[in-house]
Amino acid sequence: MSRYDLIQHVRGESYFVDDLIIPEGTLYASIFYSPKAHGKILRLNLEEIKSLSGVKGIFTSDDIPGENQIGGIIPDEELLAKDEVTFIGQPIAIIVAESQTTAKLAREKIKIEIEDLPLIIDPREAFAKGELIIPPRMFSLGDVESAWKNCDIVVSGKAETSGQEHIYLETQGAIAMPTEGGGVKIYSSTQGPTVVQRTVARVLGLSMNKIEVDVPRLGGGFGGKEDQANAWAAMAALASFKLKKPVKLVLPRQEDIKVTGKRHPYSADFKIGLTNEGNILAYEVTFYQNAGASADLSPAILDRTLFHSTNSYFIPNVKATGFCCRTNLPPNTAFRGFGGPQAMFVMEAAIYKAAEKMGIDPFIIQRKNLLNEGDEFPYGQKIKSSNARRCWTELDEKYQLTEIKNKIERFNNSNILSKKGFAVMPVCFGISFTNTFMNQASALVHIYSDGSVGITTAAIEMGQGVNEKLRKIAANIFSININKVKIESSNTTRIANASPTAASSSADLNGKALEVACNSLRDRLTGSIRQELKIENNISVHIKDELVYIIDKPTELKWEDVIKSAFMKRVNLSSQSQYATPGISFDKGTSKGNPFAYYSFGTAVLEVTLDCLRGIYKIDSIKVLHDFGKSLDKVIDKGQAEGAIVQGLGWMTIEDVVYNDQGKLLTDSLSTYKIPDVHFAPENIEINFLENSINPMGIFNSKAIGEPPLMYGIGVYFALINAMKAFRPNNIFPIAAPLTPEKVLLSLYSNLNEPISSNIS
Ligand code: MTE
Ligand code: LUZ
Ligand code: MOS
Repeated sequence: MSRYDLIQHVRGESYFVDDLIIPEGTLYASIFYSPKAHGKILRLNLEEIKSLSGVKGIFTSDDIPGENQIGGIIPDEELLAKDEVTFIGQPIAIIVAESQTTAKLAREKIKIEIEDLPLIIDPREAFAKGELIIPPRMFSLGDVESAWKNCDIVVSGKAETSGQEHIYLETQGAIAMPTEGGGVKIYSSTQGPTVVQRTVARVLGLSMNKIEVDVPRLGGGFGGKEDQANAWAAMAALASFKLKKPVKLVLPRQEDIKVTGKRHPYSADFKIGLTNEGNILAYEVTFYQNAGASADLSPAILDRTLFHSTNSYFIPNVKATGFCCRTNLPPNTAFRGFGGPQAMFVMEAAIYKAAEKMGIDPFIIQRKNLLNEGDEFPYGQKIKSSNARRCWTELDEKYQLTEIKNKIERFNNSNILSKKGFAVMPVCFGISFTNTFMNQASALVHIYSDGSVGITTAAIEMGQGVNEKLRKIAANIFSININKVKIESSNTTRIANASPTAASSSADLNGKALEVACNSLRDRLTGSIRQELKIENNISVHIKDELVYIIDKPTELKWEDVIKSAFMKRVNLSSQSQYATPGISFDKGTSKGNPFAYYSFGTAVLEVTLDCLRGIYKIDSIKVLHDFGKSLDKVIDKGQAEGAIVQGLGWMTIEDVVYNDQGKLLTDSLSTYKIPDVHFAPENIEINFLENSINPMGIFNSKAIGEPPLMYGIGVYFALINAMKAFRPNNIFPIAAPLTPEKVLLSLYSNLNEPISSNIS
């Protein structure tokens, strides 16, 4: 693999927040959390621990100099609960001590008295009680009401997906230290340094220029640090600001799992109408999003759900409605796919149910309704170039879907207690932040006088390889060895007003900004060469492989010579640039516009084998044809696809977030919350690159890759049901992910007066 930081990762030499060399006298913070999901704080006794030796400070909402508010989209989230608690794990007090152990021991001695208030866990109950965080959102196209009567088949049902814990390897954390003039500098494990800066400024009542945020890299974010890094940074900053000492706050794993938000569980109702030929004429869907106790990013996530409600299909009549429901769970947040996967699951469930009723394979309906060029989405965007059909067709040609189906039928006809199943999963994912203003980025490039290059952007390296992509872009434009290029930490004093690294857009946005900066430096350098060698403007001068060429003839002049002489001539060797995606807009009033720069496409076929006696299963293979555009780095992109797929498979199958009726998380460790490992991952993952795909909206014709492949994982649900059907042909199986082996077993043996497998008789 080509990633430059791999060796230092393997050797344990990379610096994550917890590895940074800390100043002498650094204090440690531990957070006291609400033990109740909903209640009034009657009494909080902190006196007893104040006098404990080693305890340096205790801070509650009363100590906040600015606003006790961290809600970014909607101001509905206190940093530290004041009078009322709304979820288990809500921060109430910060305990700062000389050591981690002392801070934790002190925390255990805190006594709190809470008067219980009624609590809500279920989003439909929240909806029924009017607990909506924002007014309902609705997208529509055509007229569903009048379309139903033209349909030969109409099917309706319910589909549900559970949450998902991020399990980034590095837990949430921050180190804050005082700076002169009353400011604070924070090292944060965040996807969004600017959001942390803004949040800390708000909480401390300071201007943003007094807050510096630096991010070396993340040990994974997966969306979990797009917004939720803010709280920890703000708590460390508050303690540091008050005590005028460095303060470190890094969450232990189990605490992180317990108190942070996850992927949103959704419950949905759908109704789908088709012709006898399998053309989808109408689709109506209503989403109940379990937002948790405060908005966090939920409204934006709900938007992306609605944007992706029809996945990869054209449907002429659509009505999609979304409710953002407030419950007493930790606020749910961004997670790879950002509401898109939840929507696509429901669409696929609707197709599955329609196919079941029609007695045909779902893939007949899927293929028939794939997006074509010029098709319109329910939000008004018409698709300019669709590779949906190309991906499907090339996958089909390579792997022969009908052949797979026949092979599986043959297997199922000759096996009784073992059944195989398959499913096809097309994906279409819109690329851009759906909030148009967020689609901007900037870059700062220095060429040092020795010819080495230093780059800062707000792209956060969190394992997805963006730093390597940025290095390649710069090395390519300057035509220098990639080892001359270094990516600096992201820092708010070098890059201001940045969007978080999210929406799979960081290589696109930061790469484009970097391209602008590098191009202008390159132009300055060729200008300097012309001046030095007195070359006319009509004669071409360029640098190739660190050598100056004049009209395609190599000279003696090397990159280093060019830089040295430009420096002596006082040419500016630094460049700052900004990029804003052109041509996108979205009107939230009418819910119409062109929010996406382009779309990511692909199709996967998944095969599973089910042990019908025990309910356990194996994912045999996933074969994918994906549109990467012109990949910036095939190894990185393939790794992104594989990682996302396994994460999607886990969400659909074994990752089960369970809260009890008191809002307490029962699956709060890796022994009760199972994530996919190498044994669980499909034995055979084949990733194929769609040939000849160009994308002028992406940097060097590449396409975003971070999130889209996660949604191929959805196919495993329907492959499993397909296998279950082979064992219990007359059973109706639940559409509620995850489909854990436990659930498989229970539903294989429910309804036992119906026949088991047709060939047992
Ligand atoms: N890959 C790794 N290894 N670690 C991560 O945290 N986050 C994913 C994806 N791939 C993530 C990852 C998410 S949620 C997003 S939005 C994209 O990376 C963000 O990076 P990009 O914009 O550079 O694709
Ligand atoms: N974050 C965001 C995202 O603020 N807006 C988005 O559209 C988005 N999409 C995916 C992931 N994060
Ligand atoms: Mo990714 S969910 O956009 O951080």
